[in-house]
Amino acid sequence: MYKKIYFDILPSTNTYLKENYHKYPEFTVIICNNQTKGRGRLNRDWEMEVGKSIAFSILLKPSQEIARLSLLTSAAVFLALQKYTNNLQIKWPNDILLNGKKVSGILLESIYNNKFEAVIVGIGVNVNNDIFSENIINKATSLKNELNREFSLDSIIDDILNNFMVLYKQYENNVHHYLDICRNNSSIIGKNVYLNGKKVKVLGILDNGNLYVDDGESKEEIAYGEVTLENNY
Ligand code: BTX
Repeated sequence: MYKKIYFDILPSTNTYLKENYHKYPEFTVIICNNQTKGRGRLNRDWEMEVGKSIAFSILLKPSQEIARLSLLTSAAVFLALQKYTNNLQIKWPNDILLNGKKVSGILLESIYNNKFEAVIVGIGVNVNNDIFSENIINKATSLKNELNREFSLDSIIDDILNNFMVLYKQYENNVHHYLDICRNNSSIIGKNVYLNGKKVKVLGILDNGNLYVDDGESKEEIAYGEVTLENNY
């Protein structure tokens, strides 16, 4: 079972765990009310509105790196938010979209100290946010923005953690239900997208979690990449 630890303010829950992972057991969850230097992938910023967004990180200490963890985490967030709306999609590998806009982002970071030691699963969800910076106003949204009511941050955190634990235990037993969730609710399968700048048609998500795409000349498997839909996200 996980153990939640709350902080009022931190630069970033992921950064905090990166620096302090050795002090905590596996399945410690660091949650904060105000994150001043929230990070996305590739050193991008992650915005939050104090008291209105969710920002937390889960510490995992498996014996080795876990493949497809971003898909598993996306599926856990998807299932938790699905309680409130049917308009969600998963954009491979780790964005959750609501009405086509990003409502949640996931940042996975592995820690090595000569050898693999831990992995940090950082999750941000826009819940009751009203304000987005100019940079993201056209591509970000919150549950409140779309559904016109407020939500309890704590219940959503618990729902995400419970779903995550269920999917993680299934994974340990070689059950990969999260893959079906990502496939069945994908925002990009069957679509033409830009993948790392190149136009491709997405054919599917393979069992190894890679994207299978057709660039018009050949079909290939992509392990990592940045997908942009033709219109916006
Ligand atoms: P990402 O690189 O996929 O997304 C970052 C990009 O998303 C930014 O460059 C910006 O365009 C846009 N963006 C920034 N803030 C928001 C927002 N609140 N909603 C929607 N779009 C936004 C996504 O990275 C990974 C985010 C993980 C955040 C969690 S919060 C807890 C943990 N701690 C931490 O520092 N990061 C993770």
